[in-house]
Amino acid sequence: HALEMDLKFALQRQEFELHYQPVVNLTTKAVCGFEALVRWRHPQLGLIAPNRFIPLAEETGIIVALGEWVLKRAAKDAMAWPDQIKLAVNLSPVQLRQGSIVEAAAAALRSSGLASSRLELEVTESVMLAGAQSREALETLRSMGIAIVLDDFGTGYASLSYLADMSFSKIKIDRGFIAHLPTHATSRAIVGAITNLARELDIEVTAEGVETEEQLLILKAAGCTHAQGYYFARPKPIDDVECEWNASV
Ligand code: G
Ligand code: G
Ligand code: MN
Ligand code: NA
Repeated sequence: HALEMDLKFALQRQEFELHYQPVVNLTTKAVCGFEALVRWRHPQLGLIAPNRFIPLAEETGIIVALGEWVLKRAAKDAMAWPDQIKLAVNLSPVQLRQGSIVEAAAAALRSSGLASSRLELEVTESVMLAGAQSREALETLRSMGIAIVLDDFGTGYASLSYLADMSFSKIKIDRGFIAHLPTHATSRAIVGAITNLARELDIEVTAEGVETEEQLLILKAAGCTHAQGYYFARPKPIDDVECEWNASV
């Protein structure tokens, strides 16, 4: 449990940093936003990926303070970008349940001066099965002008009918499906089905984890509107993203 102890002090020791990965509009070929992805620069262990500490942060409740820091830091960073560039921030279900997320988002917008219309909050399918508290929080965030994005779509247990009920602004197709394009016929069918459904519901679709041109061509043909992945760019520290919004792909 050494990592847990370290995690408790990591925030005050300023060991977290944000990396940003561009999201590309496939119609205009322009970068239209960045997703903030947190990393922990551990003094002994080096850079630690979120998969290794987010679950621990959730179990210990540290995710609430960490999430507030991420929102504040990212909103401040995004103020240096042109107005049309959106900022996407991942939310943990714990943050939504816990109740202070509305206050945290409002504080981040207020202290940075970022327009709420530039902020996208990514939630996973688990929120659709969550309690009234979480769903009310999402509703309030939406009423503030913040876009709610359904992340990692296709990996959870939620039924498709929830999609119509919850009024998401955008769906992100889980990279597991993209990874199996083009050879895996089922993945191809699933990507096509999600894209068609989103179009019917008038929701934007982002494909995650696009690594090859071949995948990109299939996604475009399926009607996917946005994409993200190593094919375009890896997540990078803030100082390296400044030049990216003009770079067409
Ligand atoms: O960054 P990676 O590239 O390794 O992200 C792995 C996982 O960690 C993803 O599922 C991502 O949504 C999650 N993640 C990254 N940054 C954050 C964050 O700031 N808050 C939360 N709750 N999850 C994050
Ligand atoms: O769950 P979420 O979508 O928030 O997580 C994004 C995660 O996906 C991060 O860990 C990020 O580093 C990773 N990622 C982004 N692009 C690619 C890609 O093209 N391939 C793979 N394998 N991972 C990617
Ligand atoms: Mn995400
Ligand atoms: Na995702």
